[in-house]
Amino acid sequence: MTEAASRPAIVLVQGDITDQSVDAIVNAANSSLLGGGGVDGAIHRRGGPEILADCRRLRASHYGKGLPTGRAVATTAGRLPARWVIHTVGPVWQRDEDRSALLASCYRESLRVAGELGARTVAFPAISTGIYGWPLDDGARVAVRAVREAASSLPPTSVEEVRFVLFDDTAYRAFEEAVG
Ligand code: AR6
Repeated sequence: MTEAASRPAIVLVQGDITDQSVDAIVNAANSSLLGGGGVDGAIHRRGGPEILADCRRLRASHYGKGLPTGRAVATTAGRLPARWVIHTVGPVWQRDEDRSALLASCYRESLRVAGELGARTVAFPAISTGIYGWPLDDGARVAVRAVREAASSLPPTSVEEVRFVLFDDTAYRAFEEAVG
């Protein structure tokens, strides 16, 4: 499914994000940047040790205390079919606190970094909707709104396509609904 009228175009695909041939793949990381499960585990497994080596360099330099929630930083994509991995840290879902501004920030900051790199195609997972427990429908709404808002508020960007890569049918349908 493609929403071609906006720029960047929003494209939805069902699949594994590590299979995507794009300029930048966004990783749903944690602040340690040193790996984990879900998307993060798959990216490091398939991308190989170069990604972790870059992450360790970031921890030894700019991000001694880790990458804060809502921020984004790029590394090599190693053996993945992409040029860069952009690591971002989603918020853990909390019932009694609205953390959606932080979730939106992950998308906005990742797009800002992608623009700085000159990326034209960027693949996003549904950040925070796995291990971090965010309800899918709401996570999809925040994601789509954040990308649309970033497109109108950021300076003109190199990014032509934002591809949401949804792992299963339920996630795909949640994003389809959110795109409207
Ligand atoms: N491709 C596309 N989507 C996937 C894939 C994949 N290979 N694997 C899982 N998903 P998650 P989070 C979906 O848990 O919630 C890690 O340990 C999944 O079904 O990867 O942000 C990190 O180190 C869900 O819809 O990320 C952090 O500690 C979405 O991707 C923590 O998990 C995100 O699930 C981050 O948790």
